[in-house]
Amino acid sequence: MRHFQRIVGLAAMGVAGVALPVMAAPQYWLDPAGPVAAMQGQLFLLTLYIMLGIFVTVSGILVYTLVRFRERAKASARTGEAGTAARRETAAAAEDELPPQIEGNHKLEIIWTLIPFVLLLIIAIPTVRLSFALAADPGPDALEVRVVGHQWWWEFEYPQLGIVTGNEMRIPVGRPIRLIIESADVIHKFWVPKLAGKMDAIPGRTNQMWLQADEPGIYYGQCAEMCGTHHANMRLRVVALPQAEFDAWVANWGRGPVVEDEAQLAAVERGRMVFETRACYACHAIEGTAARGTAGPNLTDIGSRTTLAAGILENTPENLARWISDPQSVKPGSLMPRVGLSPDELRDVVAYLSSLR
Ligand code: HEC
Ligand SMILES: [Cu+2]
Repeated sequence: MRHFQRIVGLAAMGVAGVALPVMAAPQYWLDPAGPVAAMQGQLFLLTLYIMLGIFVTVSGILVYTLVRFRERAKASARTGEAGTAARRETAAAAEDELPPQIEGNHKLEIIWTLIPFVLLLIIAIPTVRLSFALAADPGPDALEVRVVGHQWWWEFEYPQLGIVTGNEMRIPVGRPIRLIIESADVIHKFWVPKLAGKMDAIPGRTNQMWLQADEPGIYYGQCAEMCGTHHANMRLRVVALPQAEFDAWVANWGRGPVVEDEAQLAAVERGRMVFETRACYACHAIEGTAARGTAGPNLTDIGSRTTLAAGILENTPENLARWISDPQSVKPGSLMPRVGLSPDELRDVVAYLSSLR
């Protein structure tokens, strides 16, 4: 009995040890932050509860049957030789005496066909209804964002606003967002657990989904389909902003550098020259400059992003310098090569990119 209690205690601790951190984690999907994730979570819980009901009932009957109808031979075992013979007899008798046979019992057959049928119906109706609700267009009021998966970063394009950004998708709170999901290379999967379930990003194909955030905040997501070396480092953030802040971001996008003084302005101008003349411009675009590359993330608002290279580094000037001077040491195998810059060029280009906010 003591063993049993200990095992139960350890099991409970194990379950709590896993469940509590999972529930507190930023990607705990049963703590929805918008209507799509909420509807999906409710359907999941409905199915889970029905399944738990079946599990408890069936295993309850099984355990009851095992205990209630087990072979009782203890009494005879104590009486030695004679007991053994008696036990053999009991066993033989038990084999002969079959329990009541129920094969072909119409009433029972109908009952245990009907019960699963009704349970499946209870699951099927909301499943079909939700599938249609999720596939439906979120309406003319929706903001459209084209999501393109790249090895190993995310591109977000707002066709209605003429904006392109990377790895951080800014959205206004309380407004449905229609997502057009595509891939530039291999199959990726867009997933922001607190806002909505997963959706594949498949090359040569367009998938659609929608989501909405009810509260301002940062919602964490990541690629959910193995896509190569840095699949695990292909993170993203959805930044849900109050309408006014979102409008400010839209208005500021592409306005160019924000500087405090003349000295900074000079550094930023030099940095822009570096960006437009060294290899950077071939792969990155910055609105209002000669840089129009598309192999890497659009850097027009890089100074306002919170992370670098799909969530691998905090966006600070030190980390920006570290990334630009040697991306391969930060994210080995990443598709950004090392571009040899002098210390001055590096400092200026960091000043320039940091000012783009
Ligand atoms: C051959 C193409 C290529 C060149 C040249 C290149 N980059 Fe990149 N860059 C990329 C790619 C691809 C990524 C995304 C890497 C990842 O996250 O896996 C990237 C990422 C970045 C990021 C992080 C962007 C983000 O959204 O987090 C910055 C900043 C950056 N590059 C700056 C530069 C600068 C400055 C130069 C010139 C010195 C440069 N890059 C040259 C392809 C390139
Ligand atoms: Cu991936």
